[in-house]
Amino acid sequence: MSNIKSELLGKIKDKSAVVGIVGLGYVGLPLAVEFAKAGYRTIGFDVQAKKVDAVNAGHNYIGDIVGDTLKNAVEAGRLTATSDFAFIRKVDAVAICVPTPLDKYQQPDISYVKGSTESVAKYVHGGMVIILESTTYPGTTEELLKPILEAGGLKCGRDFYLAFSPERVDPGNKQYKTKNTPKVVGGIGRDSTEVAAALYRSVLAGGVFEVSSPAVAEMEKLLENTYRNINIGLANEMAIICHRMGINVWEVIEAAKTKPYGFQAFYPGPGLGGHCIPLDPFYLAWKAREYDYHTRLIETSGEINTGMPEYVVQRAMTVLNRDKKSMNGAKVLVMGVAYKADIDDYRESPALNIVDLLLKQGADTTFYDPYIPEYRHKGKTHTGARELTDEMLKRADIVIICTAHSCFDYDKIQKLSQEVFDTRNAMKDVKDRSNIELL
Ligand code: SAJ
Repeated sequence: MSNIKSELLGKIKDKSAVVGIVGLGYVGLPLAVEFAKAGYRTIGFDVQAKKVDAVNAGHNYIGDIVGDTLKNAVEAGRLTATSDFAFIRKVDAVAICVPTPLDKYQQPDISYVKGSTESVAKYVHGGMVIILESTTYPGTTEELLKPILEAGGLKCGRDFYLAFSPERVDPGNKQYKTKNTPKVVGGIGRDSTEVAAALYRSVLAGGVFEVSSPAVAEMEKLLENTYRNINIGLANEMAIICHRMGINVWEVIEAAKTKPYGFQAFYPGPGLGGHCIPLDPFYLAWKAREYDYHTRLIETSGEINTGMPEYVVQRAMTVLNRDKKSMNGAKVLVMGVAYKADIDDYRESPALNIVDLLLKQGADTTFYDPYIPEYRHKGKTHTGARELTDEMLKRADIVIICTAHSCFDYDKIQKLSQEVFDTRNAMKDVKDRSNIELL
C-alpha cells in the first residue's frame, strides 16, 4: 500500500484527519457538522463572510440542522469557518459543495466549482483526498478538477486522491438527512475510491456504494433527478390530456398506485421548481451534445414542465370566463409561492412565473405565503400579504393554490372563496367541491 494511502486511512481510522468543507450551504454545512460530530477537526470554507461569521458564532442558518449541534461543535472547537483558503495547507480531506446553476442560456455554470477548485489547488499538498459533491455533467472531475489540481506538479493517484460523490440532500426531508442517506463514491483509480469511501463510512450511517469512476457517480446523480423531471413531465401531460377528456387525473393516479410493482406515483402541478430537478437534466443534455446526441426526452419534458405556468393561467381564465369575468382587472389571490410544500425556498418556483403572467394579463394579483413574505424575481421585488384575512378570500374573484402548505385552512378557503383553482389537489379532503376547479 502506498504510504499516502496508508497514512490517510490511518488518519481516518483515528479521526486525526483535518476535514475541509468548501461551501457552507444546505449541503456543506450539515456535512461539516456531521464530520465535527464524528470527532474530526473540521474547517468550513466559504466566500461569504456572513456565513463564516454565523458559523463561528454558532448561529445555525440551515433548517435541516437540528438543535444545538452546530453550536456544540463550534464550542467544542471541532468546527471553525474561514474565507482564507490558506488553511487548506492544514487539511487532509476536502469536500467541495458549491452551487452548479444554469446560466441564462440554460448552459451549465460551473464557475463556482472551477473557482473553488482553483482556491484549493493554490494550497493543495501531498497526502490529500479531494471530493467534489456538486451535481454536474459527467467528466467534470476528470476533465476540469484533475488538471487544475495537478497544475502545481502534484500527480493524482500518486500525491493526492480525487473522487466524486453526489450530494443527496433533500431540504426539509424529515426522514432522510445527510447522516442516513446512502452515498455513492467514484474515484480516479481504485485508491481514490477506497480512501474517499473510507472517509464517508467513518461518518455516515446510510452506507457507501463504490463505483468504478467519477463519471459513473456524476452520471448516476443526473439519472436520479432526470428520472424525476421526466416522470413529473409525464404527470403534467396526463393532467392536460385528462382535463380535455373530462377525467380526474388525481383519481387516475390514485388508481394506478394500487399496482404494487412497476409504478411510482408522480403528481401534476403548476410546474417544476427547486435547484435540482429543473436544472440537473440540462447538465446532461448539454454534455450529450458534445457526443452528438440530442436528449429529446429531457427537452420535451422540460417544455411540458416549463409550459405549466402558462397552462395554469389559461385554466384560471376559463374559470373566470364561466363567471363572465375577464382576467384583466380580476382580483386574483395566489396561495403559496414556495417551490414545494412547507419550506421557505422559492428558487425556480413556478408560482413566480404564474404571478408574472397574471400581472401581464392585467389581473389585480396578490400572493400569500407564510414562509415567504416577499421575493425577488427577474429584477423585481414582490411583497406578499402579511396575513391571510377572510376579506382577502372573499374579495378574490379566484384563489389559485400553487403550493400545498399544510398550514393552510383549506375548508375555510373553500367556504370563503368565490372560486378556487387547486393546482396541487391540496383540497382533496374538502367535502364541498362546488367552487373548486382541479388541475
Ligand atoms: N413536483 C411535482 N410533482 C411530483 C414531485 C415534485 O410537480 O410528483 C415538483 C415539486 O413541487 C417541486 C419540483 O417538482 O416544484 C421538485 O420537487 P422534488 O420533490 O423533486 O424536490 P427537490 O427539488 O427538493 O429535489 C430534491 C432532490 N434531491 C437532490 O437532488 C439531492 C431530489 O433528488 C430528491 O429526489 C427530491 O429532493 C425528493 O425526493 O424530495
